[in-house]
Amino acid sequence: MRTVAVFSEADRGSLHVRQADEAFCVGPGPVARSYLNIPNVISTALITGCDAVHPGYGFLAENARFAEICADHGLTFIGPKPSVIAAMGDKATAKRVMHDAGVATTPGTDILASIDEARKAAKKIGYPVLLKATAGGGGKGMRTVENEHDLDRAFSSATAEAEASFKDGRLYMEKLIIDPRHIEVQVLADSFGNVVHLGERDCSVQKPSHQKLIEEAPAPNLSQKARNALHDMAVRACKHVGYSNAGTLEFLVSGDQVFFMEMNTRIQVEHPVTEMVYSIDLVKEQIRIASGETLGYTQRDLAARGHAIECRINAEDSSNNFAPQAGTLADVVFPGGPGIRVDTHVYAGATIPPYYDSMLAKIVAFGETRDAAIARMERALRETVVDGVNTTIGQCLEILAHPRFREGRYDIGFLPSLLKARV
Ligand code: MV4
Repeated sequence: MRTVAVFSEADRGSLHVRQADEAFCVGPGPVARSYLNIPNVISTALITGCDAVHPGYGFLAENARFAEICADHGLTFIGPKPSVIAAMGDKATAKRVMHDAGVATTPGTDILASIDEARKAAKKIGYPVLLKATAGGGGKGMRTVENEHDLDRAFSSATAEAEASFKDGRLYMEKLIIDPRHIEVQVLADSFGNVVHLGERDCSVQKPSHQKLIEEAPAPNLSQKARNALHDMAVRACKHVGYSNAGTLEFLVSGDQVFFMEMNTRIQVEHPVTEMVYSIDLVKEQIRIASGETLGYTQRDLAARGHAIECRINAEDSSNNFAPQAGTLADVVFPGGPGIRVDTHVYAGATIPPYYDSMLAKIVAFGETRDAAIARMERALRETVVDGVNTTIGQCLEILAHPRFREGRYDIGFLPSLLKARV
């Protein structure tokens, strides 16, 4: 299959430009003028004779309007139907739809019409509660509220933040789940109603900004009861919404209790850990599904084997709130060997522009056991050289060596508390 890449003026030197069969510039560095410029992206696809568009992880990947515009121009959007993207993009709607499908959701409300309604709801749910932006996800416009006294202020500031970020200030409320794990389920669905899950990933190692740093599959120390509930709910949810393509359902897990949080209608950054344990190329499956093929296998044909871990190598100063680092990479050496995979866009001499996400590479380690995967990852990280900017390599090594990580007994509070203890 021949590929056409798009790039911004700041990304001329990025590896994807060289790896694709053809590459075209879609505008200057700032994302609004290049990667988010729909007319430029669509006209590149049309001029080069593309028949399908893979939207990647970010940018336009969960933009229902973009998916519609692709279809209007005879281009196959590699993703689910625009109506499903839109429904899952609105977090209050997604929760309502999932609840209707019989998926466990966090106790809470639909959109709150007023602060009065919020006050009544919080009393009924019981403090502490969480205000969330329906247009949000990822924590923007989210506020924890410990008691009635703090509610008015939290409601105003969350509304203002959501309005400023998304031009949609609408909020809903949930009971705060204390010390949960973030566990997500990978799904694949074709256009004929066939749905399978590809197990779960534990993504609880997150920075205070809610960005993931280390992910692993399968989730360690997960009860069979919780695991079955997660997998069953994910498949049921996809059948209910008429999902097609690859997707992820995010859950909060507390003991044996699981609560649906959000659904991502794209392929995710951390999909390689699932690819490693299932020996399935998820992007290939996305393309097969989008071209109208059936899955061609059922749940019984699928089984996870071994364990996989991903470390994100970001150009960030982990001792300074993970501040992004721009600059030129003086030297770069990536690891290899059995069970090691490196996905990257950089090389020695590459320039890191200030416009985009600070991720430089993903290092993924596979092992027959979790201990073997950890050992391989430690060796791979020690082999890695990225000189010229600060990176998260040291932070990842510190986490891998920590008893709570070793024992697989960490939750979403683990990395934030590790950072606080270091001061
Ligand atoms: C929650 C929660 C606890 N209880 N919802 C964070 C971002 C957004 N995706 C939802 N988030 C959370 N929702 C309830 N009812 C805790 C978080 C949360 C979190 C979730 C996953 C991974 C890291 C997190 C860090 C802080 C808070």
